[in-house]
Formats: sequence, C-alpha cells, structure tokens
Amino acid sequence: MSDQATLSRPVSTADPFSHGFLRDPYPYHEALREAGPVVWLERYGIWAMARHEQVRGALTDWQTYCSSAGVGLSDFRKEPPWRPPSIILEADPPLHTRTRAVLTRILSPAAIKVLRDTFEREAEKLIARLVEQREFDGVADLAEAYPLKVFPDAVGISEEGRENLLPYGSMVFNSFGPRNDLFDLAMANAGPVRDWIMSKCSRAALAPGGLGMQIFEAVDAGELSEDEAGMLVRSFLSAGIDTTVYGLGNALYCMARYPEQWSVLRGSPNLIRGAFEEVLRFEAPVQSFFRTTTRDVEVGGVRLGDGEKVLLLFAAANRDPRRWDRPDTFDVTRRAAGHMTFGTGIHGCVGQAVARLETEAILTALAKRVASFELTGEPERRLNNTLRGFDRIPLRVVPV
Ligand code: OVV
Repeated sequence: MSDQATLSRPVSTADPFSHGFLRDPYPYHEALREAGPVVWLERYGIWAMARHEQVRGALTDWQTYCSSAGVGLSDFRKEPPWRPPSIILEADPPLHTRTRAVLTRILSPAAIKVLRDTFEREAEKLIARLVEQREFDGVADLAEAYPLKVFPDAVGISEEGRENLLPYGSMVFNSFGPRNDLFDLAMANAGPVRDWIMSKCSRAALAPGGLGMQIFEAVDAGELSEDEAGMLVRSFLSAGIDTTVYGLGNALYCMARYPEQWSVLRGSPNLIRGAFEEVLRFEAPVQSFFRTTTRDVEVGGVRLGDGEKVLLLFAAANRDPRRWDRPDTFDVTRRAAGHMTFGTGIHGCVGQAVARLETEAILTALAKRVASFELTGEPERRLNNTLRGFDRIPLRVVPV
C-alpha cells in the first residue's frame, strides 16, 4: 500500500451499531457516502461502503469480497463463530453453488405458485379479523403473527415451540454486529432457543411435502449430505421470519406515515408490487451485511488490503442521490427495483419470492378493507445490529 493512499483514505469515527446510529441512520449514511467511495471506520478497524455503485460492485465480485469469513463483523478466520457457519450465507463457491442450487429450486416460481392460495387465504382471514377489531398493534398482531403462521406451516414444522423463532432470529441478526449490548441481550437465553431450532431441522421433525422435507429429498437425489440438509433447514428458520416481520412492519409504518401514498395504492392495486420494492428501498429491513477481501484491491483510488472486513450499507445505497431522484421521498409509483435490500449477485436473497408473496398478500387484503391508517401512539423502534424496524406500531384502521 502506498503512503499516498494511506494518507488519503477517508476516515470516520461513526459506530454503525450504536443506538444513535441505529435509531436514525440516515444522517450518518449521508456523511459516509459523501466521505468517499469507501471509508475507514476507526472504531472497528474495518471499511464501509455507502454508495450504490460500490455496494453493488462488491456484491457482484464474490472472488474479491468473500462470504466464507462470515458476513458479520467477526472474522471466522480469527475468532470462532457463535454457531456452525451457514453453508449457504457464509460460504463461497463451490460449496455455495451446490447448496444454492437446491434452495433456488425449492423456492422457484413454480414452487411459490403452490403456496399462493394458502398465503392469500391466511392474509384475508387475519386482515378481516383485525379490521373488525379496528385497533391493534401492527407488529405483534400483524407483522409478526402472519409470517409466524404461514412460513413455518410452509416449511412443515410443528406448532409447538414457535415462540422460539423470533428470539432465534434476534440472535442471528444481532450476531452480525459487534458484541455490544444488543448482542448480549439477544444471547441471554441462547442455549434453549438454539436447541429447539436444531431439533426442528431433522428429517423426523418435518412434515411431508413441506419446504423442509424437500431439502431432505435432495439428499436422496445425492445433492446433499443428511447433515447439510439439516443446516439448510436451519437457514430457512434463520432467514425466513425476522426479515419479513421487519419488512411488513416497515410497510405498515410507511402507509400510516404517508397516508396519501396509501390512497394512491388503494386506487391502483397494480402498484402493490412496486410499493413493496419502495418500502424495501426506503426503510430497508436488512440494513447491511459484511464481506471480507481476498486480495489487495483498489476502490475509487483507495487501497484495501487482503483479509479486511468491509461493511456494505445497503440502506445507504438505497438513498444514494447518485442513483435515485428524491431518494428521501417515499413514492410508491417510483421504479424502486435496483435497491440493495435483497443484495445482488450470487448471494442475492434466494427467498425473495416468499417475502414478496407475503407482503403482497397482506397489502392486497388491506387495500380491499382499509381506507386509511391512524397511529394511536408513537411507534416504538426495536433496535437490532442488522435489522431496522419496530417493536410496536399502535394502529387504528378506518374501514372502507
Ligand atoms: C440471509 C440469511 C440471514 C440469516 C441467516 C442465514 C441467511 C442462514 O443461512 O443461516
């Protein structure tokens, strides 16, 4: 590394995992975007990318920005991971290629079509009940209740013990950050929660025909070992709940906060698909993931060394004025495709069709029955080292 590059590297003292940053990340995102194409975060001795071009560039170059050293702050080559690494999220080719192929097939458009009727029926049922009730908590009663019903049903796990799914998600997504207060709180009851999750990952615990058992069918076809199949069921249970819970909560929040946008949507339900993308762009439920460099690499004139951690701020890329017009405006008519919330490249969200199905089913059911949303109190945030969303959204709905 040349002295010139060392001297000219942009530096920030920001802590992306502090309460202040997590509560209102946008001013920090702007400062990091303006600081340069890649910025050294002194607090952790890592790099951060906040511009759309560089975040996208890193996600589409898995040879230079690998996942096998972990996609959180912790470098698996230097410290032991808190759980055995995911064989899809925290893996590179060729392992990743083999595991990804199985989940791509199980979550293919044809497979999603099979889920649609049930997901729509459950959405209708839940929304009819909540509208009748008039007042409810948008988080517990809707954003949590719906995914916690339809997704475990689709995977094929028992009803008993599902209360462990959200605590496990909290462990997983907080663990991508530093060992801070949020990490410690999430890990307080880690043992029993982890044991329950692992007990649901075996062939014997899965219903025939479900998404989980379909993974074990890949063992019979010689694509995976029995242990690998269990690990991929664990991936479903790790990635499939909290992400959609936070996403649905953020969608509700946006509709309550920007009532004119809800009116536009109700008038044109064909906009629902795009509105989901705009929610993901504007209030990204997944704020960031890390990569680790596999070689020295130059980014916009700045030299990164080999084996360095890089924080990719998806949510900052989603509001980069270099990429978006009026980035801080929530606009359901905008072309929001190209946001980074699902990532992109070989690790781009494999379950995104399920997330889309869940959100579209809920928004469609709401559009039929709800003229407007009123906040009956201030929404309360739930802080998480990776996820952005709410603990409570006190709502009253005005029926059509
Ligand atoms: C995308 C994601 C998030 C969290 C966990 C996993 C995947 C996993 O594969 O375990």
